Amino acid sequence: MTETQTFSIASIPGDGIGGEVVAAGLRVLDTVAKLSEGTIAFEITEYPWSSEYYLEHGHYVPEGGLEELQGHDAIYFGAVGSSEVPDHTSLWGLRLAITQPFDQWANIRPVTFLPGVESPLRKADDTDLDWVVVRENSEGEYAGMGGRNLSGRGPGNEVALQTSLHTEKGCERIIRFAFDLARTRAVKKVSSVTKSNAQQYGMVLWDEVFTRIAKEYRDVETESVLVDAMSAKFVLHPEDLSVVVASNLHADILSDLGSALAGSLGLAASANLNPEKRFPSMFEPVHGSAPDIAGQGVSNPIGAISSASLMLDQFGLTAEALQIRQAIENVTGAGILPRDLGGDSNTLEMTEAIVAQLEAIHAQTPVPSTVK
Ligand code: GGG
Repeated sequence: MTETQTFSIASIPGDGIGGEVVAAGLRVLDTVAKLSEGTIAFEITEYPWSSEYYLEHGHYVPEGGLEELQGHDAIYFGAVGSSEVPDHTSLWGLRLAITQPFDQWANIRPVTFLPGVESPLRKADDTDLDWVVVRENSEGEYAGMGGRNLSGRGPGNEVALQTSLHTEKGCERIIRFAFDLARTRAVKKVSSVTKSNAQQYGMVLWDEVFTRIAKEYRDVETESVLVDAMSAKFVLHPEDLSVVVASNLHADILSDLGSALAGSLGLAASANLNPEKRFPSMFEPVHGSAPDIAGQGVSNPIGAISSASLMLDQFGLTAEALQIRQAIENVTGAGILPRDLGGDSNTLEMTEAIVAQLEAIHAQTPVPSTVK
């Protein structure tokens, strides 16, 4: 009798297009389970935490919610953001309310150029481009430290303080993570993003830690680039990039730029990892809730489906994860594209095309049981 590996997933569709793209990813996971012929199963528990839920209940994550999430192997997240709730309330109420207490300190955001997808970069036509943004996900500009009205000076004289927190341990763990990742890639290079010319405390500490850790990885090429210069480099010399490690805010901005350069924000996948596995990791498309197209069924599910493949990597289902990524490439390569990429396929059509490719790939090369 074959043994079944069962993975328990907490699904949080959240706001806007989150629901439809998470449904697409779950459809693909369902196919992976079906093709495994009983060796893999996914147990999905959906949590309705969203801005609508917040407006009704006064909170996104209810009491005991994190304890519930803790019992799952992974969290599959859609998006957060609503015109009815201030952005800082929704972000801190849901996404950061999970990433921070679960110490998901490494946010991995691959920048992937897919066949059949037109990039605004002319260089992408004849150069292989592929890099990963590694985002420090627990501190930096997202430490949530500061306050308003500190001086009590009254209307028109308000003072607001937003403090970045950079700890030596926080810098060290993400920079080390970036070096370890670089060692697994064809191009062994880490580019550190800094702004130490202007930010003479936190970013100088970041630079010093980078220099110290780099000495332990002599086989990995390094560079340290100011964030402004790095944004130019993304456009002008992306072929020089392999692993880009940056603070929370810098990486958030640069990864959006990266996915736009790859063709669309709808393509970008991400993994919020707690590498020590003390807490479940969370997988989500980089894009937000896109209220302008929510409910129309036309969102691009590729970012969410790719994020599901990153979840399978985390589960050790590497071959299945690769097959999902291959299925996506086959679909875009065949010219089947969603609207944000200039095509006319809706969310459901894109998802079914990827599922069909997955089945075809599996029929040609079933995942060997030894891989599991
Ligand atoms: N799926 C990602 C998402 O919903 N992001 C919402 C957002 O506003 N993120 C900003 C951030 O994480 O810095």
